[in-house]
Amino acid sequence: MSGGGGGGLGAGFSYQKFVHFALEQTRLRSTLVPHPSQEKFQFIKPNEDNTVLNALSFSTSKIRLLRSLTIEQKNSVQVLDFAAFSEPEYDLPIFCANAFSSPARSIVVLDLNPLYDTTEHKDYREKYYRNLMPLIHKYSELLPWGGKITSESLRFFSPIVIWTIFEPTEANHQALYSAFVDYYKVWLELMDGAVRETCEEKINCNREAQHKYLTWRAEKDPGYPLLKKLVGESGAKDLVREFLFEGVGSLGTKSFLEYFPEYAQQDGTVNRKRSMAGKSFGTRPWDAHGRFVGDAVDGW
Ligand code: BLA
Repeated sequence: MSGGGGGGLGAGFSYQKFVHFALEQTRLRSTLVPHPSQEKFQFIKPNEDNTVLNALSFSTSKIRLLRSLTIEQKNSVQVLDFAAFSEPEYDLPIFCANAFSSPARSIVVLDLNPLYDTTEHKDYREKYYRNLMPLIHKYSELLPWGGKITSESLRFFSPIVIWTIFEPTEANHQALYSAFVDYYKVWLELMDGAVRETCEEKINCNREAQHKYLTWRAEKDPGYPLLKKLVGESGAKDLVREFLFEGVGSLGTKSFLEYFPEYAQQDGTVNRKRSMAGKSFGTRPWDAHGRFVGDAVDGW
């Protein structure tokens, strides 16, 4: 342990372990086929010598895109961005594991992001989250609520989200690994049980919901400045649109401002702010049944 700031980070800690676990578990249940995006991004080189990027992407019969990006800087920043998006024939939640660790702190979002807002779509909440609420009890002490969060981010989170900020100690990373393992296994179970939708209208809704999510994240990802520093502006744009949130250019035609008109500026451009509403929700805003109990904010 290297003293100061909690230490420990860089002393052998790596998010690779998370990725290996997830891929191994997925392989036990389905055949992973390399996704076309992998070819272009697999050997992506950062312009800083001390940094290693690892990008992998696959599909399976039910998963449209399973992709992982890790960034490792010796004794400094470690990043995990792991996500799984189902084919639009399934209304599966989006598996989302994002962690940004510096020697000072780790900022984490681990969730089965809902395809449909769980406050508006109670049937969706009941279908996927009702039985998963015990997961939150398991981790609420080890990985407590990370503090105020924007309502814009919150609407993409589920009642079982782990949103947390912690000192990057070994014990905390161990807790995070354990949560990642639990959440990914749960997601794989949901995937196994998912039944192919045949109603064209529902498939179109699933596709649009996924496109809306991709559009949001491709535009407002908090990791963008770091990516830009590592691979330059056009490299970062490509990485975001053709790898991390691949599908943003093909699953739908609506623009960011059509989905999120509150970001429109007078001249028709997108407001660069991440949040228009500001930060709120200092505590977990769902009850034990997954019902939203946060203070009402515009748009809710
Ligand atoms: C910070 N990343 C954050 C925060 C959140 C997320 C909620 C806290 C700041 C805030 O309140 O906005 C993550 N936000 C998400 C996720 C969703 C969302 C996953 O809305 C999904 C819907 N983070 C990454 C990656 C990098 C990264 C890949 O996931 C780097 C490449 C960096 N995240 C990063 C940094 C911060 C951050 C540097 C702190 C600085 C900042 O807030 O801008």
